[in-house]
Amino acid sequence: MELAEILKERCNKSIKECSDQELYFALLEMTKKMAQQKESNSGKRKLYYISAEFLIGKLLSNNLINLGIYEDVKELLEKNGKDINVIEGLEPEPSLGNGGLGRLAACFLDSIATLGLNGDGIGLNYHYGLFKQVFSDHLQCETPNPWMQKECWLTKTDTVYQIPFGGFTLNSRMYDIDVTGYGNRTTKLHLFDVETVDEGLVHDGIDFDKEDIEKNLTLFLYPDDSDDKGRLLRVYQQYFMVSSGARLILEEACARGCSLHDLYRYATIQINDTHPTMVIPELIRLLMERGIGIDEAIDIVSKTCAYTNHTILAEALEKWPVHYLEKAVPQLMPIIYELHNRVVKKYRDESVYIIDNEKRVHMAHIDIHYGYSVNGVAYLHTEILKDSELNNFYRIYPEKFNNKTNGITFRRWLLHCNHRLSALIEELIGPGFKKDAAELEKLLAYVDDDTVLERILDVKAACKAELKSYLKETQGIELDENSIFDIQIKRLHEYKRQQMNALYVISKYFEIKEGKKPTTPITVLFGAKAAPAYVIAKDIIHLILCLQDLIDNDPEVSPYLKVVMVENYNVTLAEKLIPAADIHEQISLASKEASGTSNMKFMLNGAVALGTMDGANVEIADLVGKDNIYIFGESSDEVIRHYEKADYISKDFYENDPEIKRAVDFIVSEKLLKLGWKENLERLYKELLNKDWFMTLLDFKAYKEEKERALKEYEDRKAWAKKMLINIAKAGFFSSDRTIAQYNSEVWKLS
Ligand code: 26W
Repeated sequence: MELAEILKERCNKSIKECSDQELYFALLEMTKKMAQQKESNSGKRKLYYISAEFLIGKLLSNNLINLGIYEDVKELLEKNGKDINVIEGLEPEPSLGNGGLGRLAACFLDSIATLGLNGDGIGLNYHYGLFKQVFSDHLQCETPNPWMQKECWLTKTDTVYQIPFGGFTLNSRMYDIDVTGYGNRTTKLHLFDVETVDEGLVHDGIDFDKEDIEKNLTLFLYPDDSDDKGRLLRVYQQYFMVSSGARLILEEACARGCSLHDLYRYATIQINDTHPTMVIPELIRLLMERGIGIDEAIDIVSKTCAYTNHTILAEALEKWPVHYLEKAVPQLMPIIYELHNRVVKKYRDESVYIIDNEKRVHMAHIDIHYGYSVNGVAYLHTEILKDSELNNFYRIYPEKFNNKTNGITFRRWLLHCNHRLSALIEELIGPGFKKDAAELEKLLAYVDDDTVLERILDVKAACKAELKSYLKETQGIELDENSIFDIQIKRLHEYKRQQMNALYVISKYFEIKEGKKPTTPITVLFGAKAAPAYVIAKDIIHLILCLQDLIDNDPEVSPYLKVVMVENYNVTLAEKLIPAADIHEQISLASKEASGTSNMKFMLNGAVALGTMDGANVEIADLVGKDNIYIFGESSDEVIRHYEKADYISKDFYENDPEIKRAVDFIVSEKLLKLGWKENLERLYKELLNKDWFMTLLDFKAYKEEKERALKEYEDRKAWAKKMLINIAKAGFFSSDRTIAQYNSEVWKLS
């Protein structure tokens, strides 16, 4: 259907006469209809990717690109005096995820659709995505982040299930989002919602009655889990998601002629971290309800489910108290006890038990014992799982463990977010890289071509200028486009060490004050949300915002150094920031970042990494070689040893190094205390001095030295452009098409 026709029907106006809002809704209708007309992927065995998060981001441009009509639509709008970017600006972003894990799930759906695999996503239809971040008084405040409009990407279906909980039952309705692949195929994201949800429950920011499950179950992504009520609500959410999903899976399998005894030949379920783990006991329960004996039910489900681990941080590995499950989902407990007892009978090592002696259910242990595959998300991460974190399991089930290094969809993270670079690449090596990312290597032929190197620098300069005007317009931030853009964007967490970057800023501030000015000015950009109950993470944001204020108002320093923390970092902002980066910070404490995926996005957009040998950085370093990446810091082995021996004492580093001491002390200096809150700054200062669990001070000197080296080498523009080109050329490995093809050939075996 033509846009003009849709407009005529909707409001009887021409493109020229329509408002941008009217055009947005018409484009939405057109795109949805086109997607629905495309052929859906099919086959006997079907993959279900179950995830509590799908951080899909805005969909209009992405879908137009994948449908192959982006350029035509853009031109048509232009001819009528309209700008597609402005129109897409009106689309609310569905922030249905926290960060990497959720964005990965969205990239995977794009690749599943593109590769023509028979697979759908299953998740929850949160009415409010991750909170909207607002800065006030140099502090993060959280406000609701609605995204659903009367007309949006969701399509209401007739599928409704009754989900039983302890003492009551809720109706679950399925909504679908069509996921367009690049080319001709589509797949679906099924999002389940309670019919009785009530948005009126929200008051004072993001507070709401956490006990009114009937009305609140799908209100928020990850409600605050700092108290029992919040944690219990998560259990309700998780069960609602997996019980709805399990019913859908059984229904679809039966419709394809499956006899339930061989469910695993018709379905495979990828459990994205432990949030959907209850799908295992729930499927066993549903099979038993349908007349299958427990032994066989366990066997069938164990051949159907596979588990991906995304973290080694102990606090993120879910352990639900038995009494939560007994209250929320009592029907699952007999099954969970049975699964536990079978493990107890077989193994003497208590560390692999499902229920520990504090009566907590270890969700990951269910997945590992009763799933057929366990994977980590980068080479190093999988090695650490096998060698230490999950070693006791690896010794029992070596054949279950495998690695699937993460990937990103190049459609969104190059074609959509960086039209200039994408066009230049196409001009140089043809369009083949869009389908086969490995073709990017053809760019290496231009590594000594001065004209090409110049043009790569021009593209970067244009992206920097674009970011400058975007941030000016949307957040009132002034950037110097001639400065070096050094960017760190990710969830705020101590292990990611945004605080180390902040300490660098402080020490640079001192240097400039002392007259040591950088040759090219530096802009250090941050984007990060802190979990509402994570006190120290919020203090780190506070410190960064205070530094931003201090430096902005210091004419001696501001021409050379600028700190910017963008407000409400999300997918939309990432799409603007990543193409504009010169240097990207991947500075987690080695061993702690499972993979990272922004590192891949930056690389693809011609930025050079400053990072530790952690997560996928290890594979990036391997691919680009040591001249094209800046690596520093202690290795994962060394760090793991520090934890084992408990021999890291941050105070020693503070006391023995005057530069470190000066930077840390500045957090509670008069200058900062004038701008910020004493309580927050002192708490952070004490944390760094007395605890520093993620060893910021251990790596600080090496970090500073390597960063200085990167800044210096930036000055040789031609040599830098070469590094950019090599990073782009070597990024092909990180296409999620490659990752998904590997999941399929080694785990799912769909065709
Ligand atoms: C217990 C609740 C909970 C929920 C979500 C804890 C932690 C999370 C994170 C948001 C999980 C996450 O995003 N992990 C990230 O997953 C990415 C995709 O595999 C990896 O690239 C990142 O390294 C990892 O931190």
